[in-house]
Amino acid sequence: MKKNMSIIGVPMDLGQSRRGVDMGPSAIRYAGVVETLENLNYDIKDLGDVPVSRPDSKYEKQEDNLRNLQQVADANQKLAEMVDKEITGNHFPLVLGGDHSIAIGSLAGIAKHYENLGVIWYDAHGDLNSGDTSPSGNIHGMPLAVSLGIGNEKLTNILGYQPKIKPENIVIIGARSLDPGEKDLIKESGINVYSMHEVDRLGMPAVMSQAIDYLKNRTDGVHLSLDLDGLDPEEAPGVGTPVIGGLSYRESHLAMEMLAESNILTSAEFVEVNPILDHKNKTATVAVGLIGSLFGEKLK
Ligand code: Z70
Ligand code: MN
Ligand code: MN
Ligand code: MN
Repeated sequence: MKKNMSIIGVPMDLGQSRRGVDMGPSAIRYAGVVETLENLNYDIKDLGDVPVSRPDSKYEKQEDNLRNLQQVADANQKLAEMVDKEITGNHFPLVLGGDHSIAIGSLAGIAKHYENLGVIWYDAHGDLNSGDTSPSGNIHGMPLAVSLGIGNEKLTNILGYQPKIKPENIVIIGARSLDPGEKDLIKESGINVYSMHEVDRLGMPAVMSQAIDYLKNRTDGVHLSLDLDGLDPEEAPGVGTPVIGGLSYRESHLAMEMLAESNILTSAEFVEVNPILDHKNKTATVAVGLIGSLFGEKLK
């Protein structure tokens, strides 16, 4: 039986200050995402890209220390509507970024379909800032906080409800660069974090089986939000904010295979591929390799 999946690209680069990440969806398509999934027997509907407007002037901060607030909010509103519609039509949504600010729209469209959505945030960063705590004003450092209902209403209230998710239903994996305000929020909110320290101590198999068991028991759907900068920049160099000491391709591959086996995933997004900073489309190719494993590619 064919499984229905909808691919939505979001050529967003307004959530941060480095150009080029808007070409991420093209690079991932060029690396063969549709063919890979069709070979795994998925019925793919590629919906193309969500329109993203240009900044009025050069990457300007608007209210509340938020760069390009209105443009980011508008694109996320459209993305949220599309994701909502695909889920209603029983299609698995696979969103391709674009910078990580697009998780705001993905989660807005997804979370209204679940009582208790779980989120796996695979990232070097926590993305738990608000305008008050952000050192940069970059909205790609804020989507997880926004989804908890923290931040500017134009972002937190997309599709007219908030919060989208509960802190105890979040599992962050691969964190190694957290700002002071993010650490405070993690401490007070009960978000689960497997930083690189825990990954190194426990090993990826134990981290993933704990995360999967935990989410399986308490959630009715799980979204994977995978920022390619969660991987080590040696293996995924085409990202705007590389942080050394990251997850390997092999660890990430195993994590995807374990998620596939668990059958808990109900939506996914792959973000922050920046082809301008990449070498021969390596990072998009890594993303497609991970997507293949996530959707059931097996060696035997
Ligand atoms: C920093 C900030 C970030 C992604 C960098 C960086 C956030 N914590 N997120 N790259 N994907 O500016 O908020
Ligand atoms: Mn269909
Ligand atoms: Mn991120
Ligand atoms: Mn990141």
